[in-house]
Amino acid sequence: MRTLIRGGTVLSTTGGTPADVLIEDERIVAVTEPGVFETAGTVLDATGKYVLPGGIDAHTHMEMPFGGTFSADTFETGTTAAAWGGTTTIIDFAVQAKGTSLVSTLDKWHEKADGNCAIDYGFHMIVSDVNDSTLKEMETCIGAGVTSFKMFMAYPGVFYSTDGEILRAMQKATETGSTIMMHAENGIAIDELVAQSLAAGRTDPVQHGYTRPSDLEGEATSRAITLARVTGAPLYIVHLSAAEALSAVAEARNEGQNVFAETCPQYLYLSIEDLAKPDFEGAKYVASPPLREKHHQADLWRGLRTNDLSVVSTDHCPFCFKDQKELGRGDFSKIPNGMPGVEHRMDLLHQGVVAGEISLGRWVEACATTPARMFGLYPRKGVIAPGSDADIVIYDPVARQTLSAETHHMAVDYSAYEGFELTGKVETVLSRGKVVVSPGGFSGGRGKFLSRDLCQYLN
Ligand code: DUC
Ligand code: ZN
Ligand code: ZN
Ligand code: ZN
Repeated sequence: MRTLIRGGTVLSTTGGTPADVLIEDERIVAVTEPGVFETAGTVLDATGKYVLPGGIDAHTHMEMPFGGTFSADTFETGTTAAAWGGTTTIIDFAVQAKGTSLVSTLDKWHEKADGNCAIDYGFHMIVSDVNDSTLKEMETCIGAGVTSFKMFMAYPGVFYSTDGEILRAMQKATETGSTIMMHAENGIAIDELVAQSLAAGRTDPVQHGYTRPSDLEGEATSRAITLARVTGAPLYIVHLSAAEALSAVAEARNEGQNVFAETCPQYLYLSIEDLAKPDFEGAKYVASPPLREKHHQADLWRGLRTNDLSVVSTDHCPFCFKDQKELGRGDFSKIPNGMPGVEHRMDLLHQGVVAGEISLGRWVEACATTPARMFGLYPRKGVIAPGSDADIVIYDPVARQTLSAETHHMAVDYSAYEGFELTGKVETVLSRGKVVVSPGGFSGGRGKFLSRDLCQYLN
């Protein structure tokens, strides 16, 4: 089956060019000057639109167990919402519970996801129990296409690893060429601040922010970078939210260390003022690291321009306001940590283009091309070029939309961006050559598991 996308502006990391894209079955076969091919089985008119590589959200949590509940999107609902927003690949996190093996964890996550995803997907592995057999199993994971391992300096007693455990996992990462992803917050100090806050009767959602100061993200980020330098491991800092952490990353990169970082739309657009909303409303914005004071936002945009922040992911981890966030009424530490966002990453970052914060090329790079290379999917994903999968978004750069829980497709009862007015909107989305979203609606996907290579950026 042949599909021709005609008349649009094809985007890459260097900006846009008028071009037509010819697709045969699941792959792109040609990118030509406009008008070279007249017809095909299906012709999609992209006049006045951008034609860009499908987004890659390298950080999502579908059906994730947390504090006795599960994030509200299943792989089916979450990947469908992602597709609506122009994301054609997610990389989700399999979560090792202490006392269980990585291999059984991976099996469990395949059971949840396989056959249920609207778009293609891969996994990272969360390592929460470092021991001889887990370290050995990291090799098995890599062989199974899971080439990145997340660890936590936060959440003592749950996911937390000591510096010694991190060091050992990093040594294994160095040996295998795999990547350590780090949740960098000083959890030991934070837990003390949380206990003090609760003991003093300060229980509202905003205390989540006050007890996790940005300095403790900066400190943990520096410590993770030091451990990575000592061991030689590639390091990727997840959900970076604070100027202090960004400085540490910039310094390490300046010295040539294999250190990379992502930020998320919530840190670019929302702030601790949202966490401070009255009537428990702030619970909607509880995620870790917490939303910061507004002044961090300008630093994060600058980091996106300088490539000290090279990826934008969502950390999509939705919990319903009514029946899940409620678990923490009267004790902010029991509010499930996470926010919805997988559907609106491309749109929210496009606002950065509209506002002159980043270029069109940077938009594509941070949302698609770099995550593909960072996580071993390039050039199959992340680029519009002959031979690549036909994961393509036709995007209307001038259409207007207002974000709302009433119209979004995520299985969660609120939007963190309720009422945000945006310029730009997804029109059509192809996943491996199949139209999954069009002006006619969602037409079903057939997402496949992606076995990933190692990071493609290492010095
Ligand atoms: N970290 C994440 O990356 N996601 C959800 C919760 C957390 O702490
Ligand atoms: Zn985290
Ligand atoms: Zn996360
Ligand atoms: Zn619910």
